[in-house]
Amino acid sequence: MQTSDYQRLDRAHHLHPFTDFKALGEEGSRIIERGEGVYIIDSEGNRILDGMAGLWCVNLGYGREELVEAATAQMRQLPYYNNFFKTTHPPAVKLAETLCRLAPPHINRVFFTGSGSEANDTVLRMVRRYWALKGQPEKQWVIGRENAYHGSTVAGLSLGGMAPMHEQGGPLVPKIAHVRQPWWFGEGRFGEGRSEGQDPETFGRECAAALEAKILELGEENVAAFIAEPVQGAGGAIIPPASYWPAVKAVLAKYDILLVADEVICGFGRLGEWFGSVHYGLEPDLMPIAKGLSSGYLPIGGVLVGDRVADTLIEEGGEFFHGFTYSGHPTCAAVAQRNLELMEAEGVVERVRDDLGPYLAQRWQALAKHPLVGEARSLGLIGALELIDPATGERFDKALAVGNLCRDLCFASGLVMRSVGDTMIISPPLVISHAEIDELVDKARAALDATLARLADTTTDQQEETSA
Ligand code: PXG
Repeated sequence: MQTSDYQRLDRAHHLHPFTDFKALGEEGSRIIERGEGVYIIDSEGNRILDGMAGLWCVNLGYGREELVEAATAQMRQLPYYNNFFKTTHPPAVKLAETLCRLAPPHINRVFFTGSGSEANDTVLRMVRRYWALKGQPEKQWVIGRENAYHGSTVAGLSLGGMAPMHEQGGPLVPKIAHVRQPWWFGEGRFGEGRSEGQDPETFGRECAAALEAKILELGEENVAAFIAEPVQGAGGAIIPPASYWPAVKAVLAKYDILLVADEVICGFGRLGEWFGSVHYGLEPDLMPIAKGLSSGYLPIGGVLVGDRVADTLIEEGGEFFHGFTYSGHPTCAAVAQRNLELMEAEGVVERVRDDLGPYLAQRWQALAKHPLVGEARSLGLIGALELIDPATGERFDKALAVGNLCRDLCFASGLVMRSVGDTMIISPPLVISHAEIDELVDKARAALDATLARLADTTTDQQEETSA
């Protein structure tokens, strides 16, 4: 089949996630056929550096035979069995042990799911159940953050704070509130109506104060948990100011509210530690995980459960009426286990912390001098560029969709870099080399140049139209 055949059939039968079906049908999708290391190859033979590791998940890169072999061996042995009705199987047992060994010391239990969204559904049920068992059933409110992404199931969508999603999925799950995100560039520096012109650390403390205000508004006796990513991924690689997490931790401790650190993106080395929570010294009660757990080779997720919640669920809970057909799926678990073994054996996490993260940071910072870039930030192997209008130093008119233009030009020049509004983001495989980081940064710079040139053309065209 040719590219056009795939596109025709895709248009006829396939509804894509997070997609304007009609617009994509008119445009035609890009067909990705193969992957090798940090590259994907499309049906036209273009070799594209995957600066997003698939969808924040292919941490060991493409084409790892060891993972293929782990899947094949397990499928021959026992492709599927469940963990219901007092049964289990070796892959689930081993993976649970490995995860709890890698997790911080107070975390010793895991509940498996098939995805990050299911993990967050599990979280919601667990925190409410926990407080009910503790004799405080009124503690039901969960506070999340604006612009956060926690999944696409109804609970994931409700815990998340993406306004366009909320407009489509309602009514949402009751008793979930949202507070502002610690996005200094977007909301501290430029204000968007709030706290304009603050320095990052004051802004970080103000975001934590907003959480405290929300707790008091809802009544501390009614608030079960706060959910947040250590670094917000899909929201735009939002690395909070240093003041943010210590202040948030203090607020949660003051009112005895559980912390859920969504590690779906930050977990498994992205920030240079096994978990993003470790980087920030958080001690979360629950950590939803997915994506990098299997390097995306097979779908698997879970919730790492701290002793405080686990002990209560175990000692006082009786049966927990919750679970999925694919909770701890043996083939997925075997691949995840092998993935974690390879990461340990190859020192992937330490390499991100000590070598690749600092190297990317240094190369990435050079892009801050580009006229289109208002801020370049990175931590470990996650990074963002904030685009600004060089003429004014302010944000572009949203209607210009400059971020999307830059993303399309990136793709055309052989790099996957995502746009979230006018924030460009990268999250490459954790096995990327220095030379490949150089290539990524060079291609990003070329795309910024091309974006600038395209904007200049548009402005000239408009001026000519006006004068004609
Ligand atoms: N939590 C976080 C922090 C995520 O990033 C999920 C939960 C849900 O995981 P599943 O496995 O159910 O997709 C995610 C997923 C994007 C994008 O556009 C990000 C995700 C998913 C789809 C698109 O950046 N993250």
